[in-house]
Amino acid sequence: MKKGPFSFTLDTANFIPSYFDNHIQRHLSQMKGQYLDQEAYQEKLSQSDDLLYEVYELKRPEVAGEILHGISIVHPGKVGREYYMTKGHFHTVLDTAEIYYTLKGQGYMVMETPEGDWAVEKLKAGSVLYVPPRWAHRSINVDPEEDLVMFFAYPGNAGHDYGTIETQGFRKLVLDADGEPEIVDNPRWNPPENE
Ligand code: PAN
Ligand code: ZN
Repeated sequence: MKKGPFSFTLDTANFIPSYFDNHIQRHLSQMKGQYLDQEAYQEKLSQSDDLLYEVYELKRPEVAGEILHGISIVHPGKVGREYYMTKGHFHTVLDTAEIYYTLKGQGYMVMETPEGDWAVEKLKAGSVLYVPPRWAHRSINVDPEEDLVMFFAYPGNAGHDYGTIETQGFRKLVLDADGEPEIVDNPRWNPPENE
């Protein structure tokens, strides 16, 4: 982790930062139970444990005044009719927001709140997305060939709650319907018991 002011550059070809503290790689095997078509998931996994997405993190102390930031890259591909996507999460400190600036590619951010609101926003090169406090978020790459590359920034104390989405899923899915992305209700959405 850097001390004091610092800067880095993003090369314009692949946007990998010239400096980073952490490089996270998530493979198909780490998305167990997250895809709608479980049979297609098992079938694909039996062939190869594909790399679905990567995150280059600039680490910061985990306190409210800091801003964690980095680059996320979702590779192109599908499991059944569902596009490659991130796990998705709520922030542990629910009242923390996030900003995503799309640098390359095409996709969607699927979002929802514990209160039942949902939203799906388009991501394309040049678009800036504000994810307000309380909104869980998952990014999805709908381009058949290109990476979805985004710069993100959020408060240092936010933390990640993956468990809620792992057990209940998102209310909405984005599926490939004959070459066009379609937003559908998640038939496997598993609401919390008190709803
Ligand atoms: C991003 C995400 C990144 C990977 O930095 O962490 O896109 O997605 P998952 O964390 O859901 O695997 C972010 O939203 N941080 O809070
Ligand atoms: Zn986040």
